[in-house]
Formats: sequence, structure tokens, C-alpha cells
Amino acid sequence: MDRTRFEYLIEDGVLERVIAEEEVSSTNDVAKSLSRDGFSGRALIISELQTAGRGRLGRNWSSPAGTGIWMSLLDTEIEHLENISGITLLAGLAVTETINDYMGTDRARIKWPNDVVINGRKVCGILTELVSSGDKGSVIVGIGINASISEFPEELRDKATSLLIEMGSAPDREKIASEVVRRLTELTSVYRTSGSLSFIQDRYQSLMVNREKEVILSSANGDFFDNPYIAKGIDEEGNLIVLDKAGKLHAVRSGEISVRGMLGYV
Ligand code: BT5
Repeated sequence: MDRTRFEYLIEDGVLERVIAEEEVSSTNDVAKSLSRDGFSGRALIISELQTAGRGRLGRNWSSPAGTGIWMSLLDTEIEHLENISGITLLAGLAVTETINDYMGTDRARIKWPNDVVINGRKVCGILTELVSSGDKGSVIVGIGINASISEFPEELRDKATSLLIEMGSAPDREKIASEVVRRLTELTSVYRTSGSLSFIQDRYQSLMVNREKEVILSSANGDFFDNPYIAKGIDEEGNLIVLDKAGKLHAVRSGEISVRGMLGYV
């Protein structure tokens, strides 16, 4: 990858460090070791290939060489540590708005809490993790965007897509990656000051793929008895607001929840 665009992010004071690699296990793991080694500030870790890319709950994230944006943003100066789920939402918004501006459309949509979809298929996944060392905490936002993948493995074919597939040409990965980092850094800084997501609520809701649609909620402890619900939006803490059949609203925390459409993934 051409490093120049990322070096601008340092010149502009967005980041303190950029680590661009050919191959890593997972960019989130590199970010974790950087944080444990005492790095302080904001760093971008980006790699052409991940040999052990991860999703939530230890799921696999397919990260083939040279065709994706596999990156993590490490921020060691986060104060509202309790609400890292808010940061996941900011990352989803930053990616969705960047892709839409790049493509000149509004086809990219957010599937709360951590997916970006085009045409009902996943183009990006986000994995936010917290590292604490002593009394300090760092947040790591891992972002995987399928850029120029032309074909997916069998098991992903029906639910994954890439910018190449959707646009018909390979995107400029450095441009998109650096734009996402800029936007996410700006959004995080407003969030840090305000402690609330109310400043993005309208933008976020207008981009939600399942707003006003029926959704099926599930969690490991299976405490959703009233499926399907109707997705209404998000509150200022980033919870999903859903309406049950009796007309009662509920706020659902992201945690380890899955949201599905009536007919499948969206
Ligand atoms: C996610 O998890 O969507 C979070 C993915 C985060 C990936 C980034 S890449 C940079 C950083 N370093 C890492 O190691 N991870 C982050 P989840 O919601 O659990 O979704 C995982 C599921 O998505 C898998 O079980 C597959 O079904 C599907 N999947 C795997 N690879 C995919 C891909 N490239 N595109 C679309 N879907 C994929």
C-alpha cells in the first residue's frame, strides 16, 4: 500500500503513528501489543493480508491479500471507557458516509450495531475491543472493508459483497482508509466531549438498513420472547430502539446480540 496518504494523517495531527504491514495475524492484535508496550496517542495499523482476521465471538474474518482495507485504529486516550459500543456506531457511520461519498450514492447502509451493507450484503464489519493496562484503558477499533474482492468463498457468497462488485471498478483503498480514519477521529472527539451520541442520531437513523422494518433479535441467553420487533432507531447511548407487538418500546444494548431480517441477513 502507498504509505503517503497515511503519512499526511500524521502531518495533520490526526495520528501519532502509522504501521503499514504486508502480513499480520490480525491488525487488532498488533494494536493490542502496541498499547501494552506503552504507546500513547492514536495509531493506525493497516495490513495487506491478515492470517487470523477475527470477527465477534471468535468468528473468522476473511482477509485475503491486497483486496481489502484491513485496519485498526488504536486510541489510548479514551475516557468514556464504559461505552465502547458507542465507538462502534461512530465507526459504522464513518465508513458508511465515506463509502457513499466515494461512490456518489446513498447505497451503503448501516446494519446496527457493527455491519455496513450494500444491496443487502455485508461490505464491512467492525470489531471494537478494549485493552486495559493498570488504570489506563485503550480502545481498538478494527475495521474490515471488502475493497476489490471479486469472488468470495462459498460460505460467504450470499451475504458478502465488495466495493469492486458494487461499483464495477477497484476503489482507491488508501483514499477510503484515510478518509474513514479522519472522520472517525473527528466523531470520536465530539463524542468524548459530549458523552452522548445525540449529535449523530439523525444521520445514523437515516442510514439504518432496517429502520421501520421487522427484525428478529437473538442473544446467547435467548431473552427475546416477542420476535419480530420493529426497528425504530437508536437512542443517545447507541442502544437499538425496537417496538414490540403490544406497542411498547424497548432499548436493546449491543453486547452480543444478533439482529436479522425476516428473510435472512438483512
Ligand atoms: C465482524 O464480526 O463483522 C467484525 C469484523 C472485523 C474485521 C476487522 S479487519 C481489521 C481488524 N482485525 C481483525 O482481526 N478484525 C478487524 P461479526 O459480526 O462477528 O461477523 C463475522 C461474520 O462475518 C463471519 O462469521 C462470516 O459469516 C462473515 N464474514 C467473514 N469474513 C467476511 C468478509 N470478508 N466479508 C463479509 N462477511 C464476512
